[in-house]
Amino acid sequence: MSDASVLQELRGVRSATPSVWFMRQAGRSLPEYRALREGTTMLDSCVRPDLAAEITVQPVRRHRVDAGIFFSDIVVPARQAGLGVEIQPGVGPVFDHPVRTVADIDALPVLGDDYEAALEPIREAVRLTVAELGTTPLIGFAGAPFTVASYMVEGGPSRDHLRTRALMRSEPEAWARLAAWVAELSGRFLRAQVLAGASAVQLFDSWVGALSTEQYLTHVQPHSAAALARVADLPVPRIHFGVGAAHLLPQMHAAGATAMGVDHRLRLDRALEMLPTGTPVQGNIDPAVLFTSEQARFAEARAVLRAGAGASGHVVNLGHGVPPSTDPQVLTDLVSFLHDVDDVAGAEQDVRPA
Ligand code: 1CP
Repeated sequence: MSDASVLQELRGVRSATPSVWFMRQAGRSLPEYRALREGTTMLDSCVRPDLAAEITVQPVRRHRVDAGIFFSDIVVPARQAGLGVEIQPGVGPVFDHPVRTVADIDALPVLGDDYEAALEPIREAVRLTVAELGTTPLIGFAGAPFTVASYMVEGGPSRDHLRTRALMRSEPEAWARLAAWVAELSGRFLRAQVLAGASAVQLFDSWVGALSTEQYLTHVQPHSAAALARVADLPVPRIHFGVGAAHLLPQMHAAGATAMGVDHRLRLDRALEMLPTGTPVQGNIDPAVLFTSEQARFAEARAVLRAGAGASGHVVNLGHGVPPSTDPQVLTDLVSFLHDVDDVAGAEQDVRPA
């Protein structure tokens, strides 16, 4: 079993030095990403193993983060299952045929051998990435049933996920079939990444904060649990993350996560009070500080370290993804600042001079 510091922290074993990676560390903030992607659509680049591997490694090389996050997207599994979907630049995932009626849900493809075969470029990309990363662990990921189903039902990005939440209420059985389909889709995508060499997984439920606790428990948690159960027999930490989901933190953990990602709206020490004792946490520097002074950034980083100091394990991350307009040097400097902190609990003063 690897002794990489990120994996130790995710298992609740503290390292002397903070570990850090960033959600959306690969991608548009990096000029080398923009150069490599030129002439290839986002989703085509995800199924080109050489491209996906290189894009995954780029931010590790540049920023010296402690983990890679596999370059892909939460809608890649749907595309590999045969659905028409693309990532429109400046918009996000857009489905050719939104899935809105019982008939649409009944017509979803069966996830059989064809789907397993279509995951081969993903497995190959993971193998190439892991070989390239060496001792740095690779985190695999997938989208959780609510967030992926929301893109399918709405047809694209949505502010309030109204159609999805209405479907849940008006056609609960049809919704349950859709969510179960996505759980299998995403769960098998996670499993493929782990079997090909990923050392941890993160299940993103970015938009789940739109739901009440009651709606979550009835209509979503069982399906997120089914997705996570697909890797529960494998020896890898399972991180679960939602945005604006402070009210769902214990319920999301109970879906079968072993560590919780926390967004920047909830302080880590408060999150710890809501979670079972000993739960490792990940987060949660406000991405807004990437656009402030270095002094403000490092003060926020120290505050996050202090708030996480009481956890059994803490992996530093942003509270949500790296914004595309981020100056990459700001991220590199933040990583070296964190790696130079030599007393996490006393993070206020104990920073070595540059
Ligand atoms: O043209 C481009 O470069 C497209 C931008 C882009 C990138 C780089 C998209 C479109 N997806 C990705 C990669 C991606 N997506 C990664 C791997 C890279 C990394 O983290 O370093 C990951 C983990 C995701 C996951 C993802 N996709 C989520 C969950 C995480 C989150 O940020 O909340 C979500 C919600 C998506 C949907 C999506 N894909 C792309 C966009 C712009 C969006 C969001 C659209 C919206 O606002 O609804």
